[in-house]
Amino acid sequence: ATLLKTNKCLETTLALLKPDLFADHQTLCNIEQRIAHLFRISARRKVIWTTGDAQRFYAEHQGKPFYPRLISYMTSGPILALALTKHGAIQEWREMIGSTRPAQMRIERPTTLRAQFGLTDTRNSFHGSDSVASAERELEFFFGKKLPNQLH
Ligand code: RTP
Ligand code: MG
Repeated sequence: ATLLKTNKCLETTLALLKPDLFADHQTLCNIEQRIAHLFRISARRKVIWTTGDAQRFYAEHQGKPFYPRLISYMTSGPILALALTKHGAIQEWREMIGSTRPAQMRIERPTTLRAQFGLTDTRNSFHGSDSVASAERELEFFFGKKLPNQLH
């Protein structure tokens, strides 16, 4: 027998439930329950971003055509930040939300969260860290000091 359950690393990723989801409280609760069934929620925080917060978080996109509408979207209402911990959490969360464009996901991967809830390419309802380095930066952005289970 072996104690090794998986060869994936124990990771914590940053999930964001973006402002459009706050239009319907029940939908937001249902989504969070769905997430909690598959990941340990190590930290959670509801925030309302200033323009400066959004500009800092999305600094890598400055100058892109969608940047102004991304900043106005992300400051249009509350955001729910969740730290999700699991073996292979970064990849699994990205697979669960699907890729950026909801209309494309409704054709290619209809069970993904962006397919089910996303509105447009910008108003796509979810964020997931894209790498270990991004997860570390983004978790620090919302939660400050490193979380206990963030053992990279
Ligand atoms: P990835 O993990 O591959 O970086 O994908 P992502 O969904 O984070 O998308 P990214 O390209 O990093 O863009 C960040 C957010 O900006 C908005 N966006 N709008 N063409 C558009 O209108 C457009 N492209 C991107 C989305 O909110 C996206 O999640
Ligand atoms: Mg990205």
